[in-house]
Amino acid sequence: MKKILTYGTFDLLHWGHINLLKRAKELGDYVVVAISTDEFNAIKNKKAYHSFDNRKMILEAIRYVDEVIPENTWEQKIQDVQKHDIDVFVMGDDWKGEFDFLKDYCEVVYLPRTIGISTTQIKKDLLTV
Ligand code: C2G
Repeated sequence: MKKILTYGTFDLLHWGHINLLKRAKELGDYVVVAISTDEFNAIKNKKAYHSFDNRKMILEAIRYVDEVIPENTWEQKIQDVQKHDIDVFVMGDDWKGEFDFLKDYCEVVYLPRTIGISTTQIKKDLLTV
């Protein structure tokens, strides 16, 4: 079984997130998503609208997602790859190069970001409604 791992906040879930998860699933058989906890989002300087528990529930309802784990730190990725026996680490290419250190442990794939949608844009657009 080819296992895929990806990370993110996945707040205000949109088609750009789904596009990423769909392509991640196409790379293997089993997708593990590490969702940033509310505490880690504070470290990332991000404020999610939905709580960790609700973002986790939403992600677990997606057909392309097989398992959801918490992302608590920047430093947990190597341990996650080893613990979950990951074959491919996947991220959107806005992160290109940032996680190349994982190449010693698994394949690293940066997928083109979906243009035209972002959680930040959704929040901005809603302010002008
Ligand atoms: N994404 C995408 N296209 C978009 C928006 C997001 O492909 N239009 C991808 C991002 O590149 C990322 C994933 O969807 O791979 C989740 O996006 P975010 O929730 O914004 O993730 P981020 O806050 O960048 O967290 O340790 C890594 C971090 O936790 C990543």
